[in-house]
Amino acid sequence: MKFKILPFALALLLIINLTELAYSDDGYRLWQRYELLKDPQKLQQYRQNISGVLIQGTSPTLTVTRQELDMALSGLLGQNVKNQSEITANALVLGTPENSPLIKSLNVTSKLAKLGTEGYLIETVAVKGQKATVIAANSDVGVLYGTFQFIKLLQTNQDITRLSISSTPKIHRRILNHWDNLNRTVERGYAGFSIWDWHKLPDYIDQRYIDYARANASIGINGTVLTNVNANALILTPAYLVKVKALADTFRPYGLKVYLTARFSAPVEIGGLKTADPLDEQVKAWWKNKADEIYTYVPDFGGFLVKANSEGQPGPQNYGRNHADGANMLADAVADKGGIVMWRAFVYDNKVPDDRAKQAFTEFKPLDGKFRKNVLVQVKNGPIDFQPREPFHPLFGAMPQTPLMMEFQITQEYLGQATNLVYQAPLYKETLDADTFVKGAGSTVAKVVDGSLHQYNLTGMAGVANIGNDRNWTGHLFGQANWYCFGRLAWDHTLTSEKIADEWLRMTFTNETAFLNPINKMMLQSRETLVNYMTPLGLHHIMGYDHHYGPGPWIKDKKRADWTSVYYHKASPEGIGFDRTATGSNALAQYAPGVQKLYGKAETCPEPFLLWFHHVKWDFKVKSGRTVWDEICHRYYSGAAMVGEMRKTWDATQSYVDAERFNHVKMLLLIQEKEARWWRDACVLYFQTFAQRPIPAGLEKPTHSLEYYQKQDPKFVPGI
Ligand code: BDP
Repeated sequence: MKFKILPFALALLLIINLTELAYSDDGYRLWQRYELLKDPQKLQQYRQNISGVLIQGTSPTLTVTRQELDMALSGLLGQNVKNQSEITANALVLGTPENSPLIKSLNVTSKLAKLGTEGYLIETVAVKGQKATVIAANSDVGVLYGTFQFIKLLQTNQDITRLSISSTPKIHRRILNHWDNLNRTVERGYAGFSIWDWHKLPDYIDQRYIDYARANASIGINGTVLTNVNANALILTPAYLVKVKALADTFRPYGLKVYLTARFSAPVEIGGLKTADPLDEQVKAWWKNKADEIYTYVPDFGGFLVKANSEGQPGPQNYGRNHADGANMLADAVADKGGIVMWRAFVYDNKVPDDRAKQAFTEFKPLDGKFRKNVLVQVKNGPIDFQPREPFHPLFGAMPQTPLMMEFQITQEYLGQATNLVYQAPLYKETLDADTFVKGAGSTVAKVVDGSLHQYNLTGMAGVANIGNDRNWTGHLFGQANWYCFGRLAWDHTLTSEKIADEWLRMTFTNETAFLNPINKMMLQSRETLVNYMTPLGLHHIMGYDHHYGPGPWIKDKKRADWTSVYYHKASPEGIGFDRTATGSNALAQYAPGVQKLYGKAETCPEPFLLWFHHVKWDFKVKSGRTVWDEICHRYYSGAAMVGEMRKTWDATQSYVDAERFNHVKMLLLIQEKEARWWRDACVLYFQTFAQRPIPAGLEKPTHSLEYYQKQDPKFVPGI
């Protein structure tokens, strides 16, 4: 027998080993991996302090809360934690005062009163003489949010023996915008096709939908616009509404509301009317009926997102009406059911204006105060279009009587798409922390958006999703960090980029500081690095035409001047940059005097925005003492060099990351380095044709000629 057992045991060991080796992580589990914790002391502490789970209440939300806890605790602690109905020492007690007599009996009511419907508290307390950890909220979804926070404490190695945490979101509507088409292509989506499988809906509920809702709930995202802003009216027909209902039913327990994009011409396209004029009685009635119909499918339908009179989309101006007329008509249709309208301010005239950056302000500012109470005007972070760096949009602060919703782009349309590692929290924070000066210093964009500056009744933040059907959801594994940080900042914009990256890294990879420190630093620098190799010193909109991939500073002579690059950089033998001061387009005048003062003079303008606001001579001296030409060169070169450093940093982490994810990032960083050099060489050679000056000594020569770069014509770039 002995002889037989030995080879058997050896074979078994070998199999186990091989499985371990072959075991790989494709990134599907996002930051919710729930693997056995490695730190033995913490593990012991957690096991001791979580003896059982006591949830009183049976709503769908509390049911998924229990499921999530079961999954998380069994994974992280490596043992099943029993669900119990009686209090015992070290129990985890969850609920609301309404559904849990135990929570009601605790002295937390006054604390809860301050937390609103979605906030939560987590406290170590005595319950009937027993030490317990309580997760309490005013609503079931608040309990779910608190539970995810508690799970995060474990995932990130925090002490849980004496907890006293409370949190409440600073912004009401925290919404993902999917630019997903009904044929499953995704506009500016770089992670495969749409996750919504319209063909198989409503009968087939992909596990992804549930995991998507879990991920969103874990970061507090409470809404999702399922469809592209370049809308298709078919989504509003019964054949699709039944599918929308299936998704809404799946998301509801997770506190995730569904919204749809409304094509303004839908009354004509699917309603058989002759007009979509928002002041026409028949049109109003059509939308009211349509809204009522949607609510029969989705009783908690969130409302509409609308792109109108922009880039060829129909809108009220087609009928001589304005944006408020259009928005109010739709707002009236959903008002009685509690719906809202998010009306986008991303508009620019068909007649190319002197400066596209001014258009939205010009159209919307006069309409301040003219919108219904349930309308939010959704404004992109900057006045052009999600560039690697833009100043904040001048509408922020300029519409005190109209709630303005922030629109960030999570998908990396202009940030190297899905091949570049760019952590966007610093970009979002830069906009949120920018000072509008409208009510004196300290009137930050964040205070406009969270409603505290102008006492908005409704507040919101939207993020254009980077999610697709790739196994890892976002194409680039580090794209997950952008989904994550968007949700975290929408909940609490005071969090630092570093803290958010730390959370995400710990949950996604490991709690080892030897991994965390260098990779966190790399993430924090990644956006500035990209700005340097793409658009340093305030340059913008110089990417490849249409697909927006790769450099294209030479783009000119297109259908519209403001779709070209030369319109934006204005390089000439004399100098470079867009004069947006009084001697130029005067877009600067759209900002408050404090901002005008800050950016008004080239000599004192903060360098990140120098060429955004000013046209300067090639020999203009910047802070480093270099001429602007030399500085541009240095920035392009240092940006590209930094990607080389990123590669080294990543390579040094091999022992902390499983092979599949390690190689995934490694290969993408190699692509990123090639692309950074491509940007560098193409832009430096192109601008040199105007500057007529040598590339500064010590910087290597570009690999190819300018003609070579101009001939690059990438085909089938994803996302268009
Ligand atoms: C631009 C995109 C375009 C979008 C548009 C928008 O290039 O595909 O439709 O914004 O936001 O960034 O509506």
